[in-house]
Formats: sequence, C-alpha cells, structure tokens
Amino acid sequence: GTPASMSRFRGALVAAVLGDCVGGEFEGAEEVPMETVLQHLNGLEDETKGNCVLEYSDDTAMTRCVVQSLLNRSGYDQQDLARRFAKEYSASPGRGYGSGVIQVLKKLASPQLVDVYQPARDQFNGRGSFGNGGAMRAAPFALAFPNLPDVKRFACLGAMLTHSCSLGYNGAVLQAMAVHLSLQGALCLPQQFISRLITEMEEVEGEEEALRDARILKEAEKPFCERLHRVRDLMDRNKVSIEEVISELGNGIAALHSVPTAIFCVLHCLQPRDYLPESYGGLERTIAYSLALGGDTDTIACMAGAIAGAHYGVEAVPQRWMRCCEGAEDADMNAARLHALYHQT
Ligand code: 8NA
Ligand code: MG
Ligand code: MG
Repeated sequence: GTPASMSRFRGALVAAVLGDCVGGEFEGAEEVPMETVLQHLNGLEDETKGNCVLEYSDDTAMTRCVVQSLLNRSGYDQQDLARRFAKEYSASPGRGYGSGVIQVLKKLASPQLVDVYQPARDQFNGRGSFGNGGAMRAAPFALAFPNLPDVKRFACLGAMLTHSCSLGYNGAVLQAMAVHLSLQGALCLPQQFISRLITEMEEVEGEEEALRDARILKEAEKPFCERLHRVRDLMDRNKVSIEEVISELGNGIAALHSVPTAIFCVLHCLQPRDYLPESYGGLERTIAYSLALGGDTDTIACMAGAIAGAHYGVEAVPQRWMRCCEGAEDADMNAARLHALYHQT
C-alpha cells in the first residue's frame, strides 16, 4: 500500500488487538511448542466457534483509552487520558493488569489529584515502573500524529502517566517509532529500518534521566540501543533458534525485554520460515512466531501485531481470526477515525 494509507492504519490497530486476544492463551507460559501455537490458531478457523470468544486484556483496554482520548480531544490531553485509564480500570479490573500499575490506576481516579504524573512517580520506591505497560498502548500515538517529534513526545508523556522510569517510557517511544516508520513503508528496507531506530534511540537514550536510570539498574549505557544492535545481529543470521532469541532479547514484562523482541519478531517474519505454514502470510507468521517465544505473549504479540499490521495492511488480517477477537471490529472503525485525524493535523 501507499505510505500512511487507510489500510495500514486499520491493519495496525486490528492486528494489535489480535495479538493481545490470541496471545492471552499463552501469557506467562515458559515453553510454547510451535505445534501448540499452530493448533491454537487453527482452532480460530472453526466456523462453530462463537464470535468474540477471545477476550482482550489490559493491553487493548488501555489502547482503547488512548484511541478514544486522542479522537475526542483531537490530540493529547493528559487529564482526559488519565481519567479514562482510571475509569476503564474501575469498570473492568479483571483484564490482567500488572500488579504494580493497579495502585496508579486507583490513585488516578481521585478527584483531588492535581499532578496526574505523580502516582506513576511514586511507584517502586520512587524509581517508577519499567514494565511494558506504556509500550503496549503506544501504537495510537503513531496513528494520530504525522510528525516523528510529536509521536516521540506524546508516546513518552502518555506512558509517563503510569511508567516514570525511563526504561518504561522509552520502550513506548521505541514502539511508537516502529509503528510510525512501518506506516511509511520503511519495512520494505529492513536494514535501514533497524538502523534508523538505532539512530533515533541513540538520541533518546542520551538524555540525562535515561543515562542515570540505566546506571542505577546496572544496564548498558544505552540499553535499548544495545538490544537493537542484538536485533540487527540476529536478523543478519540465517538460522536463529527460539532459545537464542529469548536469551538475547528476552520475553518478559519489562519494556527492555519485550519491545526489541517484538520488533525482531516482525523483521524475522518478513520472509517465509520452514517451521511456519506455507499458507501463512507475513502477518500470520509474525503473530504465530511471537506466541512461540512464550513469556509475555499477549503483549509481545500485541506490539508486533501493531508494527506488522501497519506494514501489511488490513487485507493481511485473516477474517476468521478477527471474528474471534473481542474489540477487533471497534479497532477497525477507530483506525479509520485516526486516519482522518492524522491527515488533518
Ligand atoms: P507494572 O507497572 O505493574 O509492571 C509490571 C511488573 O514489572 C511489576 O509488577 C513488577 O513486577 C515489575 N517492575 C516494573 N518496574 C519495576 C521496578 N522499578 N522495580 C522492580 N520491579 C518492577 O505493570 P505494566 O502495566 O507495566 O505491566 C504490563 C504487563 O502486565 C503486560 O504484560 C500485561 O499483559 C500484564 N500482565 C502480564 C503478565 C505476565 O505474566 N507476563 C501477567 C499478567 C498481566
Ligand atoms: Mg495483557
Ligand atoms: Mg502481557
């Protein structure tokens, strides 16, 4: 498709929901044989299976808040978004939220709250969360703002409502940038795509807070850059085992151990792989591969889905899979509205 086409917007938002709903089955599992993944995905083809049988989790619940807020406010409004997160959590607390973030969501509900970023700063003895909860809901920022500086700035602020550690919010910046570039067609040149992300993150992680947080947590000087270099090394290799991907990139709930992993899943699945069905297109390969890594499967598949969906477009999303996922229809409609906002601003 052409850069920033409607199909790419719809693909990004719908495939993110799919990744979350389909990935929920394996969340937290240590080992997920590919055979089990393919069985699960085959089951979605069953005509007798009811519509929306796979429920979405916190990833989609919070993404929907971001989408609704951006649309209703025609841009980023921290008060409005904070209120929506709090309201969504109190209406459906059982969506599988991270154990720490729940405290933030409860505090955000208080009408006395003056600074909406304060509850996030109080997390983990003032260090803030480095979980992937900011990154999992970052895609809509890339679908609302056409300019990269806006995408980076608002993805960062939107994440800081719950994640004040730079290893948390910079994961959101990276994820939003990956969706932004994919939307422009940048995945047609995978080497340039990853190089561009590294260049951008060099700057982002050169900020004082980022350097300080990395030091405190005993990570590399620029942790996301280091991981992206590993992504580049892995993509240059012909054969890579699942075990190597997990040990090099991770599959956990930290943004650092999941956002570069999601990006790798997309890049690795640009070509057919002999352990994936020949009938699968790139989007199906990406989702299947993300699930086979185990760990935080719903979130890794959700983030990989958003990036891949922006590349392949909505035509690549299997209708049968979409039918099974709660919230996929809504995502499709909202993507069209975000497309209008993006092209108007
Ligand atoms: P969060 O902010 O509670 O972070 C998630 C977890 O990361 C926390 O509960 C801590 O265990 C750990 N953590 C984060 N920051 C720190 C820190 N500074 N020091 C020590 N530990 C820290 O919630 P979130 O919104 O980031 O979480 C998102 C994830 O939780 C998503 O995967 C989502 O699907 C959900 N989830 C994941 C699992 C799983 O097993 N992978 C299970 C249920 C829910
Ligand atoms: Mg989840
Ligand atoms: Mg998860």
